[in-house]
Parts: sequence; C-alpha cells; structure tokens
Amino acid sequence: MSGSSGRPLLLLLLFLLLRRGEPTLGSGAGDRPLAWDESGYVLYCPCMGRFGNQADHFLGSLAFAEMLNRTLVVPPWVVYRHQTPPYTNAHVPYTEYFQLEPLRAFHRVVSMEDFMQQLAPRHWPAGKRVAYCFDAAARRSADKSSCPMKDGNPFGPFWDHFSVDFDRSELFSGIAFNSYYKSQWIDRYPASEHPVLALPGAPAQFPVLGEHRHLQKYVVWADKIAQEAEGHIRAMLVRPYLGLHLRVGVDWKNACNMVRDGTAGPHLMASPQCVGDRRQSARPLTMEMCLPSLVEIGRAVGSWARATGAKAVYIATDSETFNVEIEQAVSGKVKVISLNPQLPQVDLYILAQADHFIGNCVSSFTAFVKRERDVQGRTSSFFGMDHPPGPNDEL
Ligand code: GFB
Repeated sequence: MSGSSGRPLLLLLLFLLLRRGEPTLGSGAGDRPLAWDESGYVLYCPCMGRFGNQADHFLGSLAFAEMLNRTLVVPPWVVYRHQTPPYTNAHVPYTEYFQLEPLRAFHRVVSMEDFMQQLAPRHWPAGKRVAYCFDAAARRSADKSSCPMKDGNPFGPFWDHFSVDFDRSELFSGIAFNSYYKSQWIDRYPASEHPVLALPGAPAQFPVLGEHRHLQKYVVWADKIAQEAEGHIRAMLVRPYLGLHLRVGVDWKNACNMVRDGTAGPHLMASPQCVGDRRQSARPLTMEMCLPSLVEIGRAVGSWARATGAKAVYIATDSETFNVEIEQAVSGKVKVISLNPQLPQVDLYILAQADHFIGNCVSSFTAFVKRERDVQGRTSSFFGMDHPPGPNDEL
C-alpha cells in the first residue's frame, strides 16, 4: 500500500478505532451493544404482590417512563417460593414470559439484566447509585433519612440479585406518579443531573389506572409460553370452551372477609375492573363477586355454557377445582378440564384464549386475562356479575 490509494482504508481504520467502546445507537436488540440514553432511565423493584399485582404495576411504570421520556428498565418478575426449595425468591427475566420488542412500539425499554450488564458498569457504577423515595418511606428506615431500598424481603434479595447497593438518597414529597405531576418530575429531576431514577417500588398505582389498561396490548407472550399453552389447548380442549378463574384459596378467603364485614369500601384490590374506576359511582361489590359460592359458580358456568354452546370448560384455580360440582352444572357432553400447570402463566394464556371467560372481580390475576381479552375483542364476565361494563365503557 502506497501513496493516496491507501488513505481511504487508513481513514476507515482510524474511524473504527475512534468508535471503539462507543455504543451503537439503538435498542440493544440482537448482538448490538446498547447505547446510553441521555434522556435517562426509570428503574424500580416490583416489590408488591405476586404476578398479577406486578403486571398492574408494570403497565403504570411503563406509562410513567413514557411520560418522563426516560427509558424503562424492565425488571424481572419476582416469584416467591415459600413452599418449594430453595425457598428463596426467583427473579425471572421479563423475556421468560413475554417479548421485549413489542413494548418498543410504545416506548423505549431495556431489560434490567442488560442494563446492569452493559450500561451500569460505565454509566451507573457502584459508588454513584442514588435511591429516590417518598420522605415518608425514608422516615421508616433505621436512620430516618435514607430510602429503605433493601429492608426486608423482597427488597433486599431483589437488589442483591443485581449486586446493587445505594450510596445516597433523594427524598420527595407532595408529588405522585400520575400525569398531573409530569412537569414537577421533569423540573425536579432533570436527566442531566439525575440519569437513573431508582425507586423502591413501582412508580405506579395499584390497581392499574383505567387510562393505562390499553397498554396490555404491548405485553406479548414469549414464543415458549405460547407454544406450550397452545399445545395444551390442542390436546385437551374443544371449541367453544369456557375459561374459569377460581380464586378460592385461604389467602383469598381472608381478603374477602373485608367485603363480608363491610370494611372493604367501594374498591378492593382489582375490583375497579368490574365496579368502575370512580369510587363515588362504583357498583356495589358483593361477596359473590369476591368469593363466589358453589351455587354461584354452578349458576354462572351453566348459564354461560348454554349461552355460548360450550363443548369444554377449562378451570384455572389457586387451589380447588370444584370439578365435580362444575360437571354437574353443565351437561355430560361438556368436557371439564384443569391442568394445574407448573407456571401460572400457562393458565393465563389458556384463559385469555377461551371463547368466553368468567373471572374473579377482585383478583389482579383475573385482571391480566380480562385486559388481554379486551385487547383481542373477546368477551368476559365475572362471578356475581354477568354483565360487567365493556372495555370501552367509562369505568
Ligand atoms: O397474580 P396475583 O397477584 O393475583 O397473585 P391476585 C395470586 C397468585 O396466586 C398468582 C397464584 O400469581 C399465582 O401464582 N394463582 C392464583 C394461580 N390463581 C391461579 C390460577 O388460577 N392458576 C394458577 N396456576 N395460579 C393477590 C396477591 O392476588 O392477592 C397478593 O398478589 C395477596 O400477594 C392478595 O395474596 C390477597 O390479585 O389474585
């Protein structure tokens, strides 16, 4: 190589050398290194409740990140293993159950695993990790001034899973996560000075706000779950089939005592999905809606089986299947099936695909199914409520 003929190659080499270590702009999909987003990040621990609760919080957090134009760091699902060895929490990457890519049609996201592995070492290194929380939360901590990011389970194990310790706390008050406070968040925490808003819990309300339910459409099942559940549907079920969610276990009976003794108020957990979002105009929440009796289960199943011409009934349950009673409620020609899958997500998928779904008004597990069905234009009802408001009715 001599003279000017080698110059373009040299320039290219120089260009490539200069770019070494500089991340490519983009999503981090495939093998491309992630680019740091100068607009900042929202990072949180999904530290309240089990799957359905975490899913509600996830939608609100996605909306919050979009509102602030920050990338959402998508956390893993916290799965509690109180009854099964090794008894510690599992932190299941979002992508085990769902695809990351469809979320990007709504807003920028990065998985927490990728964030910690690829971005944190350089841009959010140990020693520079700030925790953000309500000052009321900080007052509950030992020194009364630090965010209690790692106090107790699931908080400690969650951040430990990613080897995160916090170095300093920023406390806030008089502010909430809804859109009314958008400009206050932006003015108070500009991304240039506060690149990573790390929070002890989801920056969202529970249950999910009505205006954010539609975000369910960006939550798309991972192929692995879809294939497994589709296999079960083909092998066990005949269409049309009814899907039932029975939330009848001991923890649920305790929760529903609040309806029985009148301390629940107009809303209890996920009940806005059927009684309406506005407390002032909420329909009455009855015991049959929270903990349906066997009579109500039989009535609802029999009536919807006749109305839909069901050939099968699929029972998903937290404990008992009541299959004998349900078989009695439908004619002998209707197959009554339950699977008790290892992953609750398989139940969720099968329920979402049913020709009609009867769920539990107060359960966020039901709420996940109901939202997915609304997105797909499929019908749903609740025990104790045959005709709930439609997805487009103002709740
Ligand atoms: O999903 P989730 O937040 O709904 O929690 P709720 C209930 C959990 O129970 C699910 C299991 O995530 C599953 O692990 N579960 C419930 C089921 N129903 C079924 C089912 O039909 N099939 C399978 N496979 N598993 C809240 C909890 O539950 O209820 C809170 O998040 C608290 O921690 C409260 O316990 C009383 O909104 O129904």
